[in-house]
Amino acid sequence: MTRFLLAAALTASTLAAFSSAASAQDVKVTLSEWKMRTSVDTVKAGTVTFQITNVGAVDHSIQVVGPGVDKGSRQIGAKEVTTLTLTLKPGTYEIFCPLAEGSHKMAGMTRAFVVVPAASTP
Ligand SMILES: [Cu+2]
Repeated sequence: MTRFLLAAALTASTLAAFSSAASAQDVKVTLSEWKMRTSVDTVKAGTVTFQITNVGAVDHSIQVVGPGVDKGSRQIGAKEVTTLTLTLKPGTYEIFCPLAEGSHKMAGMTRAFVVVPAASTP
């Protein structure tokens, strides 16, 4: 019985992974002193989940600013992980760490990020 339930759970999660692949987009963001790396620089318009990992030694955060959006993640402690899900329209965005009155951004924690129309290929 336990084995059967496990198999059923695996099948369900595999199906969920397939069906969400077309619409949901994940962007991995890695924060450290004083860098910000993203797994991609371009995504399609729609729902984007930023999976943020702070590999640094001090707190960081991200702020996403672009057409109609000015949203931030929670403050992320050293070695912590968080996510931020946003609905993004086509345009050019800036992602940066807003902590310490902008000094982290000034030190290099900033990236440009492009959202293209959903019908096109990034
Ligand atoms: Cu920071």
